[in-house]
Amino acid sequence: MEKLTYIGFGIFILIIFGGFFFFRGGGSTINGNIVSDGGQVLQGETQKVVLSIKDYNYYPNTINVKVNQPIKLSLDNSVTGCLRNFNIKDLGISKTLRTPQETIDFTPTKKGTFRFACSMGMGYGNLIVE
Ligand SMILES: [Cu+2]
Repeated sequence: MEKLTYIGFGIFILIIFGGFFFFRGGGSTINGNIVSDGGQVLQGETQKVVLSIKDYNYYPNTINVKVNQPIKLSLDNSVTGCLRNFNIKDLGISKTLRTPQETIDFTPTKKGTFRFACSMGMGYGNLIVE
């Protein structure tokens, strides 16, 4: 009887883990995006960029993206104060992202290096469109 209980428990664990990985796999397929180490994604149609803060500046502060592919940019929980106001002057972008869920959605249509900065210019970096 005890052996059966163990086997039953083992099967139960397998189902839980199997379901977990199945769910995870399904999730990333729907998104089409996987956030890489540098906070940049070059997979799927939308380029998801999540910025955080490191050494009082945006991290990463060099963002590499592909031209003519939509970008979804967001700021995670570590970004506070005026750094939540995100500006790419040359692309006419200026938006305050109050929550990590809010995004700036745009598609770069020309190649080049575009400076981005917070409202006061304390946090800054480059968006490189290739
Ligand atoms: Cu600032």
